[in-house]
Amino acid sequence: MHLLKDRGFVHPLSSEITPKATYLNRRTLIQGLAGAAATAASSAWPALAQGGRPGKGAALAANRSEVAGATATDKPTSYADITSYNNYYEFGTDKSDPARTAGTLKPRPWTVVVEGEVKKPGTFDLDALLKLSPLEERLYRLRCVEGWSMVIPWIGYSLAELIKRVEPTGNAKYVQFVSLADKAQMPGLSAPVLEWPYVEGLRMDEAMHPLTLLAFGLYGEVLPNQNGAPVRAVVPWKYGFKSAKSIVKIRFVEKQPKTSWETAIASEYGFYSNVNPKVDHPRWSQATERRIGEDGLFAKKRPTLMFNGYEPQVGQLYAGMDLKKYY
Ligand SMILES: Nc1nc2c(c(=O)[nH]1)N[C@H]1C(S)=C(S)[C@@H](COP(=O)(O)O)O[C@H]1N2
Ligand SMILES: [Mo]
Repeated sequence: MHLLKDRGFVHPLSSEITPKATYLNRRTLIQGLAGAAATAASSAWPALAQGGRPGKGAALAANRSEVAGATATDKPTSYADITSYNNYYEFGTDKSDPARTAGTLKPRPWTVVVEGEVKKPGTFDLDALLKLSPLEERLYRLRCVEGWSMVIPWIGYSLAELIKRVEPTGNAKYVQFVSLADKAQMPGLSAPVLEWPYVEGLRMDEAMHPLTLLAFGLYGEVLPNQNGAPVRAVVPWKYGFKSAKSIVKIRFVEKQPKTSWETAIASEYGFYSNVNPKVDHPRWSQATERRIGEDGLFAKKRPTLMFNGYEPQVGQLYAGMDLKKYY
């Protein structure tokens, strides 16, 4: 694994990512019975129409979203892959760590503090958040900065619904997300991998965009711990690390907020981090991607799409911006 001394851990080079076969072997050791049922669930969309549920989580009912761009036509990645190949460094830096170690996360009771430049700050209980707006099922592509992608049937609603409720002031120019940082629940926090808590941020118009999702579930169930239970952001046109997991605080601020990855290594991870095949990561190309689940011996790499394929919906947000400078 590639490590930069004194700066902690950085995303591995694409060539260093554990090959699928290796992690599959590791995974079968830990996965047990869930596997067979889970694989079957990937064959159809939406998951809810199938009757059965792939995992062991509580059911979360939702209607298919009507937001433009919210229903990708790609084949959904299997539940087994989505829940066993994760980046959640609070639970370890190996892709297989979170599924194995995130059982210690307690997603209930849970509250999210909303503060800063809003007229109606407050503390939202998880159940209050779940009732704030009708839940929708959305099929989004997720493109990790490391060069792989998945297609995930999320359940949630536009973050804009919550934002409108708390009435941002004229000074609210950015939103910062703060993830849980509790050593008692998160074994990875004892490693100086990133500065904890994990923080991320969006410009206000990005946060208000209807595609920006506050997610509570996937595949018809509440979020598994390893995917960021009980509530996370999903920003489908940005690299996966912008989508903060297990959010405990949402802060509205005037200045561009700190993000954990920028703090760790600003030359590689910018604030915007829009998926862009023409702007390479300093250590590798971003022109293509490996779709998890397709990586057999003859599987072709897929071309990465501008804004992860969401350009018709979000391109206008960046009109006139130099995307090489604001990477
Ligand atoms: N708090 C927190 N959020 C996080 C991460 C993390 O390490 N900690 N990893 C990010 C990265 S790099 C990716 S690709 C996605 C992965 O989400 P998934 O495991 O649900 O696919 O979560 C993002 N959110
Ligand atoms: Mo990622």
